[in-house]
Amino acid sequence: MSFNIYYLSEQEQMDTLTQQDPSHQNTGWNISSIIDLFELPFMDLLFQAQQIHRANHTPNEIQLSSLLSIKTGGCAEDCSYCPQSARYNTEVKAEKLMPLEEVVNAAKTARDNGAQRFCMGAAWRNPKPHQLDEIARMISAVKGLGMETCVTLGMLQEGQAEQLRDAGLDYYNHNLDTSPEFYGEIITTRTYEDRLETLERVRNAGLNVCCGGIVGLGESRRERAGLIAQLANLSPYPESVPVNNLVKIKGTPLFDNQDLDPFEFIRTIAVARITMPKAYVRLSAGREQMSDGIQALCFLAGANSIFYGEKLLTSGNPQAQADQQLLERLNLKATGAQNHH
Ligand code: SAM
Ligand code: DTB
Ligand code: SF4
Repeated sequence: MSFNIYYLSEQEQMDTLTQQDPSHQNTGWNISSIIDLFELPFMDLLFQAQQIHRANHTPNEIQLSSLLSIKTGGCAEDCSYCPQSARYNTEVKAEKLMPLEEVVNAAKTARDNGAQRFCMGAAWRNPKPHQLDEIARMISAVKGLGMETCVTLGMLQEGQAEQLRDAGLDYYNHNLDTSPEFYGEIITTRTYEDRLETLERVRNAGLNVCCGGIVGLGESRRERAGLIAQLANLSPYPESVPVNNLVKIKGTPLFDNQDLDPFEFIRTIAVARITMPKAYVRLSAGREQMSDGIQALCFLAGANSIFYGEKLLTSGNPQAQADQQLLERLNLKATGAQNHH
């Protein structure tokens, strides 16, 4: 049995940009070759994605990350999908930063349920210095439990990524969300360039980059391809790529959006896998609204990570037990698990 590696076309090779990192090379994908992938017959696309997956990852393994909202609601930004923006009248109420002890207890529970990584999210435009000091204490405490750590706090200023790294941070999550062309339809209070600047700070501090986006915002296929092109052409591309399916929350401007065809969501996962072979591609928000069959196809398309635990930040996620059963039914194992459920 042999698996074929997908080689770049001559055109793509000519277009290849810098190749800085031997494991996460910038592969110089252009938008039209990414659209070509989207347009492949579904089975051909999934076959190719699964081949690339197997050439780069242990098959049948899924990485488990648990999320906790440590500072909920009241956010100054206007991201039109988000229930935490102060501008929209949603059921989410603004809260203060969670006390350290509560955070540590939640992390312990997540660890005991089998999560490998603990991701803490704050509804901030950017963290202030005194807030970052408190976050640094949380990171050190969670790291001390033997878990990998991730935070998502909005934009970072000079030196802040280094402070987080020194506290024991493994990953910083900051999404590009959509293509540069469509971005202005979704968020007006911070620019695409602002996001790239934060990502650069995170990368330069030596942290792992967790960066992905959302589909189902009303973007076109070309714009989905534009998001993937942006991500794949970060040099090096992110270690972790969350692909979120819009969770439609009452009170947000996108509440009445039409649902994306689930097969188009799966295609997006497959294209992320092919263009960023070594990244962990995370089947992220929107899993609660997906059938087991669709999730299994996402795994076949190369998703090898999920958010695990009954809550995302403010909205629901499948019960941990239901996910354990799903993994078991598909003979999937949790990455890094000591003893499997
Ligand atoms: N406030 C920080 C920021 O935006 O940089 C961090 C937290 S923010 C909630 C993290 C990501 O969650 C967003 O970039 C977006 O991709 C995702 N997200 C938020 N609301 C969502 C929704 N309703 N459906 C799907 N994904 C969502
Ligand atoms: C990411 O890409 N998705 C997560 C995490 N990073 C922080 C957040 C999903 C949020 C879904 C809506 C909510 O629960 O508020
Ligand atoms: Fe604020 Fe983040 Fe929500 Fe945007 S996505 S409104 S920045 S919490």
